[in-house]
Formats: sequence, C-alpha cells, structure tokens
Amino acid sequence: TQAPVTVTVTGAAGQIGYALLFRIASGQLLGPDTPVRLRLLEIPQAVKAAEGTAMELEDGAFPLLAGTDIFDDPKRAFEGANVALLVGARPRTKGMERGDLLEANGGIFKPQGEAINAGAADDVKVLVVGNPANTNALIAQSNAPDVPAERFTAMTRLDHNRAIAQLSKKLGVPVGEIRKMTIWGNHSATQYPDLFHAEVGGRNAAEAVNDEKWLADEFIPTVAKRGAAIIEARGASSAASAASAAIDHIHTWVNGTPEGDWTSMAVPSDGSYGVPEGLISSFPVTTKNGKYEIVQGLELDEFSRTRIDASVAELAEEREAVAKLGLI
Ligand code: NAX
Repeated sequence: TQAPVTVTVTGAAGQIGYALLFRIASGQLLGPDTPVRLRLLEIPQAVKAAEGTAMELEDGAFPLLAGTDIFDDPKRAFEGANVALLVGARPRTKGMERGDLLEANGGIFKPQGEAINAGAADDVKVLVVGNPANTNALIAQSNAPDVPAERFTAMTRLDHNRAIAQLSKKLGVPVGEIRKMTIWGNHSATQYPDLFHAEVGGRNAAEAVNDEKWLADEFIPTVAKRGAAIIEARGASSAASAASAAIDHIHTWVNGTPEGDWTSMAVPSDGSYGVPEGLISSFPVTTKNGKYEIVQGLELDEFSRTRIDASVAELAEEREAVAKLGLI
C-alpha cells in the first residue's frame, strides 16, 4: 500500500468539518487505496471540540485513517500537507461591512498562506471553502510566494452541483445525464451558472430547457441564492452538501474529469475569457494527472458576457479592497 497522504483541515470543529472529516477518513477524498493522515487546525477555544471529533474518528475504525493530530498553530498544522482544506473562516455578523469582513478574514488567511509557504509539501493542493472563498484564496496565495499560484483554488463546486440538481429537476432527467455545467465568477450572489454550454443527454441544455424566462428568472437566482434558502429551511447553513462538494472538488482535481465533461473550480485567472489575470474566478476546467486546465474557446453571447463581467467586477473590487488593507 501507499504511504499516507497528509490532509490538513481548518475549522475542523465546525459543522462542515464534522461532515467532511468522516468522508475523508473513509477514503472518499482520495480513493479507496490511499491512506490519509489528518492534521486539524482550530482556534484555541475550539480545540476541545475538535478533540471530540477526533475521538469519533477513532471510533469509526477507518482502515485508511493513519492518524489524527490537532493544532492551534497554523505553522504546525500545515507541516507536510499534501492537501489543504481551508474551511474555517470569520462569518459575517450583523452590521459588519464588507471591508470589516475582508479584514477579519485577512487575519486568518494571511498567516495560513504563510504557513503553507513555510511547511506544506511540494505538491500541496489548496482548496478554500471559508467565505468570502475566492478572495480568501487570493490572500492565502499572495502570502505563499514559493508555492505555484495555481495550487490555490476556491470552491464553486457546491454551486455547480446545485445547478446540475436544478436542471435535473426541471427536465426530469437523472443528474448523471448532465455534462459541462459551468459556474463563472465569484462564489456569491453574483455567480453565473451557465446552461448555454451545458449538455443533457448530449443535447444543449439551454435548448432542451427552451424557456428563457425560467433560465433568467428562476434557474439563475435559485442556484445563486440556494445558500440562503438552506439557512431559511434548516436554521443553519449548508454543511453536508458543502462537505460533499469539497470532496468532489479535490477528488476531481486529483483523479481527473471524465472524457467529454468538465467541472467548475475557482482558480487564478490566466486572462482567459477577459478575466483579469490573478483574480481567483470560477471557470470551466478539465483535470488530468493532478493538474487542471481552463476550458478554452467557448463562445459567450451578450447574456452570458454581461453576467460574467458583473461577477468578475465584484472580484476585482474585493481584490482592490484587500490590497488597500495590505493583505496581498
Ligand atoms: P462553522 O462556524 O460551523 O465552523 C467554522 C469553524 O472554523 C469553527 O469551528 C471555528 O472555530 C473555526 N475557525 C475560525 N477561525 C479559524 C482559524 N483561524 N483557524 C482554524 N479554524 C478556525 O462554519 P461552517 O458551517 O463549517 O462553514 C465554514 C465556512 O464555509 C464558512 O465561512 C462558510 O461561509 C463557508 N461556506 C462556503 C461554501 C462554499 O460553497 N464555498 C458553502 C458552505 C459554507 O457556507
């Protein structure tokens, strides 16, 4: 068998952490042949709760789990990390301005970027889940100059999965028949889920839907505001679905997209589709042998272009704000 892969998870005592860790331990992150060693990072007040979760992980007797260690120091938590899942973040509280939110998260993601730079494994892959995910990823990436920038990604896979689920319901087709879904832009209410390049049973999804009103007035807002709808129904934010999407994101990055399909990942822009270089924006990507590539050559009509531009403009504003704060 293989040597264990080190997976660092931050915010381990939180609700996403609780759903995520057991799936990692069971082999769903990296596959049934890959043992994992967990390194959990929490703030000092939550270390005890993380220890409780670690006790439950032990009680799962997972054959692939080589061990669990808990830290409150990012430098130690990211030592040797091959995969880093940055879940813990500072949530927006009542009356908090966006600037305050970015600053509070800068205080988390700057030191974590530095710690990844200092001690993570050479092949580290980073996924930021904690919101505002794209800009938190940008902060971490900017503070890790020795790590190739493309290793820093942010999660739009939950939005991607939500878009597939909504389309599947609308057309009454199994989710497995839907390919080439794309989320463009920011993981926020401005994100753009794109049906014009998606396929259903080999057919263009927008044509199969053939209902522009539904697409513009129902599909897009339902996907973009699904997080709020979950909070409304559950009394707590999405956790198991977010954990599931994080598993999907890393699993796809490591194991590849199927032939004839792609996925959505927020990755540092190389200027593709007019997205300013360096912004961590969601694109359609294919993956192979642990590397991803932005899908090239898609034609964007006015409808798509306007929406992508709006979401990218928001990312550019966030970048400007964190630059002013000296976080990048
Ligand atoms: P919880 O509040 O349940 O858990 C967060 C945990 O992070 C807490 O245990 C807290 O102690 C810990 N934490 C805070 N600062 C930390 C630090 N500096 N180092 C290590 N740990 C730290 O939140 P949860 O529901 O688990 O959500 C986590 C994050 O995911 C939030 O920012 C949330 O907004 C974000 N989400 C992102 C999604 C996405 O699609 N990208 C969807 C789901 C989710 O809303």
